[in-house]
Amino acid sequence: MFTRREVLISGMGLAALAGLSTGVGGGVRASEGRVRHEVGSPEGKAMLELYREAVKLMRDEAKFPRHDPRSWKFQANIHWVHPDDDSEEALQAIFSTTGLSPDEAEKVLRHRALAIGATSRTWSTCQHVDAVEYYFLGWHRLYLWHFEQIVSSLVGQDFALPYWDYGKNGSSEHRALPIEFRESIGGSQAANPLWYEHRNPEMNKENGAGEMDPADVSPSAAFQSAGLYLPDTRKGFNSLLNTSPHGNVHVAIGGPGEDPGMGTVPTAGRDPVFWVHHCNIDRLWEIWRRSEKGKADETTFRDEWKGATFAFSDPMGELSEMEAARALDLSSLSYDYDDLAAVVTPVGAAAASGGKIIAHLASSVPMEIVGRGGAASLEKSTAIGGFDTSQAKAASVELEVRARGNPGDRFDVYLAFPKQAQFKEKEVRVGRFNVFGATTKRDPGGATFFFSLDASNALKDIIERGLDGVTVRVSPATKQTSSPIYLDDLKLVLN
Ligand SMILES: [Cu+2]
Repeated sequence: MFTRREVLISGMGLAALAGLSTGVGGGVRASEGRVRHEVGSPEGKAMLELYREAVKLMRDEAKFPRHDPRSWKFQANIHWVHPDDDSEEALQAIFSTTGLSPDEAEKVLRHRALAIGATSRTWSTCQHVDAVEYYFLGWHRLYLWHFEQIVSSLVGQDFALPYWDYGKNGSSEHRALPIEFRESIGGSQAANPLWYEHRNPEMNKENGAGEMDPADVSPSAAFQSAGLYLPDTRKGFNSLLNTSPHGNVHVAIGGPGEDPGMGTVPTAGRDPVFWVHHCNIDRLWEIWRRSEKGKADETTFRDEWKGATFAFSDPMGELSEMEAARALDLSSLSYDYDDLAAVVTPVGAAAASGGKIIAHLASSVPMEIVGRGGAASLEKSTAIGGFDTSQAKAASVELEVRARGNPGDRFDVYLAFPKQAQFKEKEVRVGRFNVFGATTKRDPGGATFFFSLDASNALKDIIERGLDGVTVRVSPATKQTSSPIYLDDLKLVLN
């Protein structure tokens, strides 16, 4: 689709554009049939080069001052306001009108209204707030779309966001950050607009970079779901995809310290990799929507869902309001994906609701997991007495987890077995969860998360071993955790 020559020409166009003192004009370019490609494909790589130039431009505060809705940090603040900008003092600096002409001052105040106005607010609207995150997928789709329009306008030609398919072929190379986001330019990573300082240092190396775990990137639990939203919300596609791969990938890329970049909601939008990650989440949703289950369940929530309206910025930096309903009609948004092949999930895995609770590990005293200077873990043993496991077809571990801050890691749940000479495996990993979003839910007692992890494989082991008791172990996945999580409830459920 793109020849090398076309890419070079677009680069020249940008150089000319960079000479302009204000904005870009021209409004939205025709966007019929824009196709989003995978980052490693020739088309995706060509788009990454356009993206790189756009990020550089949006970060240039001489061309796009902080009050401009097209500036990099304003766009990130739409997702959630960064802690650096979350004070009256910061707002006064960003939207200062001192020394401006009346026209300029009027524009700055319009931009302020677009950021935090009572009826046109765009900042901190990413919908990672309530327990269900009802508009998680819909809001991010519209956010991405507006961002894509802005980039398209900035680069002066049609631009389609590329997506990072970290699950591609199940191969490890795709689980490393795409090289464009960590390569040096002229000998310096910092000179690369797609590089970002606040990442997990292992993932951010130019050579020999770390890879995410298959458990971080797996959408299989989500695709086994019976519906987008279910009465038990933790089992709906929306929530399951939010956990994996969405939140796991965020936390895996996030860095240490006060500003973990991708690791928390208020800091995530400043990392350029945010957009290609969310583009993949959007693609996975579209695969679901076109599946038989997806088509069937959309009729059940559609009317109630589509009434909401969200505010964004258009390519001119003006208010653009859009109804959620638009997110359910890709043709109205004029884009598509190059690959929407069905996601294949393991056969016979748990998708059922209900079931018999055979082990309930809730304690009246919350079980706290925090690791400092090493991986701390929590173990709880439980008996399976009184239940004929041989009758069970599926199993799940269901958790209620609370967090007040950012623990800086994902957590793995294992079922561990008593030592038996004939079995090599001492434990089976049931799944992985994260509390990405803990810092935005802002409940005084801590944000609550619900998880349901498929334990059918572990169940097979229990049956084969003829066990009448197991130990559940919860442990930080890789890094040191810096803030505790509390396990308020943990159940082993058989279906
Ligand atoms: Cu996200």
